[in-house]
Amino acid sequence: MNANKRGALIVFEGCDRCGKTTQNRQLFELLTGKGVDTMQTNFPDRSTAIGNVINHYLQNNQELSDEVIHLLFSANRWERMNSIKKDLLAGTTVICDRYAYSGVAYSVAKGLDFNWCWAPEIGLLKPDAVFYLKATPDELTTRGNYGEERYEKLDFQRKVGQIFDRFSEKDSSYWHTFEASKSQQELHAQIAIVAEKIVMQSAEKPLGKLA
Ligand code: 2DT
Repeated sequence: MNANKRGALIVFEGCDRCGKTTQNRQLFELLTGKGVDTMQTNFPDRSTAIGNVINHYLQNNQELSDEVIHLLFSANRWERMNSIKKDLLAGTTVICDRYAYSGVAYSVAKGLDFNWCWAPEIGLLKPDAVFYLKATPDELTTRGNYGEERYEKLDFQRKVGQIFDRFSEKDSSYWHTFEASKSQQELHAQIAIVAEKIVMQSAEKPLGKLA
């Protein structure tokens, strides 16, 4: 821990099965190996009471209106904010699998209004970088166990991808797009270069909030 230097908040986003989880783990291992104090987290965080409801919903065991589940996903981030902030300020870099952008992308793909969806995310910690693993959903259906969870339908994933594209254009100052169809190693190498830069640059910057 270093009293003056904070950790970076790095988020991975992308459609289902784009390889986020693998890249998240590989980045964690790389940074840890280089002596950067790093932790991994993910949203939804299914370990909380709200996360438990979300988990039932995702496994098709519980029906909830699109609005209700949207707000629960957002609340699930809010309930983690204080502890993530504490870790960042203590100098720990946090690598996060999905964030507010997934929240908006999946709900807008269901037909909800973009601005309505973004509203509850305002004020959450702003990531220092979003690593967007961009894929053609058609490629992803060939990956293992595709279709088991609620959202793994081709048309739906295409819509989700379009919203991520919209964010990557709008928030291009901190969104970094990577081609998910590249090999794991190639992707990792590209991500590592950007991540190391972000960790260094973020150390001196104040934490931001989503606006
Ligand atoms: P995982 O397969 O990554 O566990 O995600 N989702 C996620 C939303 O609809 N809103 C959100 O705010 C978040 C974080 C994306 C489970 C699914 O939940 C979706 C896929």
